[in-house]
Amino acid sequence: MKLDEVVVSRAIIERFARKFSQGLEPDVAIVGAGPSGLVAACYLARGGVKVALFERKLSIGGGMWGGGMLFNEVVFQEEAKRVLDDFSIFSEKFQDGYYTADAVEAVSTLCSAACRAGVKIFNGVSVEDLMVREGSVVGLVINWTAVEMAGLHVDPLAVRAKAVVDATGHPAEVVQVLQKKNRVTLKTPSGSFQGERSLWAEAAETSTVENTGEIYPGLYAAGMAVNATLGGYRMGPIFGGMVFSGEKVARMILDRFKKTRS
Ligand code: 48F
Repeated sequence: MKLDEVVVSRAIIERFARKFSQGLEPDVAIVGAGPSGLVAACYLARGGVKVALFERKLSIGGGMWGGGMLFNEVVFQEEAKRVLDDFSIFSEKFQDGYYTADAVEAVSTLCSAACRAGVKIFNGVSVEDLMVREGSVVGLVINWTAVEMAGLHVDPLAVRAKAVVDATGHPAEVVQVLQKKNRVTLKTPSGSFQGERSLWAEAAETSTVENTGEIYPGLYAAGMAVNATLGGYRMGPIFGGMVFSGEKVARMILDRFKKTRS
């Protein structure tokens, strides 16, 4: 077969345009493809809803690739093995209560599970703002990360969704932009963004999962974004809380959709 470079280009443009167009009105838009965002995306898509996942970087997986201090192994509590097994991520017992997984295998397996469940993943895309209507978050404002990095004066595009998940990790960027631009009251003790506290793994793991949920109508927080928003502790390279948070936010959104349908 004779190769035509323009056909190659056209194939990319047309296929991407189809995918992008499908991603413009998902049921759920997730910001950030770290462990919590990926797990949430997988369970939501498996639950039959349309999911678009936006990730600023080229690589998917957030803070999981580097394990702890670039030692690319990650640690999970025994209870999280159920979720790892659900995605066929290989894990190995270290001692009672502690399991390890190869960071590369864990991330790549989660990525593959998300794609195969039907999640539309858009990497190299940054979420810079939200759409808010009558006291509810109803969508995202997105642009290419390359545009952001170059500081180009280029207007963004918009995505409409029934629910938005902030899974941006430590900076909780979506929550912060909501507060900064709209001066809203969040479902936190002070009504505003609290900021993350220093390392305390056990307390942080518990509070991440407990506080995962809707922090403003239409906007949910999962993963480290939860602790940053509610003033919880950081937990370092232990990932059980991240996967449980992703699982919990997916369940909450699926339940809400079920209720509004019935
Ligand atoms: O940081 P990240 O892995 O978030 P997470 O799911 O997991 C936290 C752990 O990795 C670790 C930890 C616990 O074990 O403390 O840090 O809560 O992934 C967040 C992803 O969001 C992307 C960012 O590039 C990263 O991959 N991100 C952040 N802001 C934006 C964004 C944005 N505005 N638009 C798009 N993506």
